[in-house]
Amino acid sequence: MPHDPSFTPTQLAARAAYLLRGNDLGTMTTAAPLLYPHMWSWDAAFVAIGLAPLSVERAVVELDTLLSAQWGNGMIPHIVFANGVDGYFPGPARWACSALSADAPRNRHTSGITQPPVHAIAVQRILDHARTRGRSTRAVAEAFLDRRWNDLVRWHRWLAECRDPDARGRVTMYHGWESGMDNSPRWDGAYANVIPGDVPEYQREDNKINTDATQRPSDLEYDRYLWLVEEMKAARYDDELLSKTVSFAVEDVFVSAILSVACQVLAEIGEDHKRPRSDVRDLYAWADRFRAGVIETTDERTGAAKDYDLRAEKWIVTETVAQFAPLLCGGLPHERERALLRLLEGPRFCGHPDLAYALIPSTSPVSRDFRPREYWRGPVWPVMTWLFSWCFARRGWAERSATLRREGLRQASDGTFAEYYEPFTGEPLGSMQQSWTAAAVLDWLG
Ligand code: 9WN
Repeated sequence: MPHDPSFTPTQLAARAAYLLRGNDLGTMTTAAPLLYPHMWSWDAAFVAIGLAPLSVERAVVELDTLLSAQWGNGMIPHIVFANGVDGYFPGPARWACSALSADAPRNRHTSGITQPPVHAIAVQRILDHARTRGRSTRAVAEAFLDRRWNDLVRWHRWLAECRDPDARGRVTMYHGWESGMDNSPRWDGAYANVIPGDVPEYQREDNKINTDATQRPSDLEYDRYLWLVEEMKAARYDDELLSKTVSFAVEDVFVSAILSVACQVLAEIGEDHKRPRSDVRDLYAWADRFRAGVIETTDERTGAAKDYDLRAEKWIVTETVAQFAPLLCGGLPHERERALLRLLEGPRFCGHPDLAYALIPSTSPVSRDFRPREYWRGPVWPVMTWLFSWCFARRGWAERSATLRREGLRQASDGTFAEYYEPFTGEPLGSMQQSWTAAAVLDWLG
């Protein structure tokens, strides 16, 4: 049974705001207080979305901190490490970015990989909120856009040019961590071909904090994660070398859909705010390219999208949330889109009769890969609910968006702000006090 809803919306919003204040280190918000004591890239964007209704100024600071760690080539790194904070492995010493790459920032420690590009959505939410505020707040948002426009375009350009050099319309990822869905069954085949060589000794930190082994990736998975880091270090994080040498390389259809949406959103912002026409043109072109790349992967009958394993030269067919990528960016022919919506709302996903809430499980409960408590293999991620709900509203599906919001809020009303939830029982799992869960709630209630 789901946990009894214990908090009213007002109480829940107050607790969410309190949580973000508690996780605030000053100019960055940790992804979670214990398990993730640093800034993560896509978490930071969602955090900014949650901060915007509380303080546009503070939301801007969050994105400024993230962008101040952008690499010379345009990459936004997946982690920006908090100064003087340990407690997460791999930390700065293991990544050794500034020693190996001239592109790594000198003033900040970061990881050497990236994460999904949801940041333009955060910029848009900040501008939306600023519009309802006084002149000085609007000026803060405008100044942010002036200051960071080029960085945001550089970020999208890097993804388009360095992670899709042959213009196939899909973003290549060299690590499951880059997808944000670390050990989703989507990556099982690709990881099976990663044979860890001499991985320098290491101690995991995550399993000291979350001691339930079923909720986190296994040791063998970690060996592979760490081996890929060694391969990247050997390539000095050089984009071209990575494409030839890293033993994990997949075209991620979900990230590609996000990139398409983000380029579209940023192009629209650019038009509204009179940014250079050539930037706006490039952004629209990338939005189209990645939308087409996503659509090209879809099943003719169901509309479901798939990833591609570049090393094995094989399509990856799994029943996960990523199948619904085309619903984020649009572009499917009408009938195929209706079929995909039926799949989403039917018994293989949100309409499964045993679900506690009608929300999208990370892996379909009827898939043989489904594990209700395991990381990215079954549980529901509130932040994914938020992303779909926001994209659906943007696509004009007000009712579908409202349903996800309503169910998402029911799930969150236990007040734990869990990283993810068991789909049948509604049990909160993973890290508690996860910043992006609080952020989703704040946006919904804002
Ligand atoms: C590795 C911070 C991050 C999220 C990811 C999520 C998890 C890290 C980990 O936590 O990844 O990057 O140690 O498991 O999978 O999406 O950004 O919340």
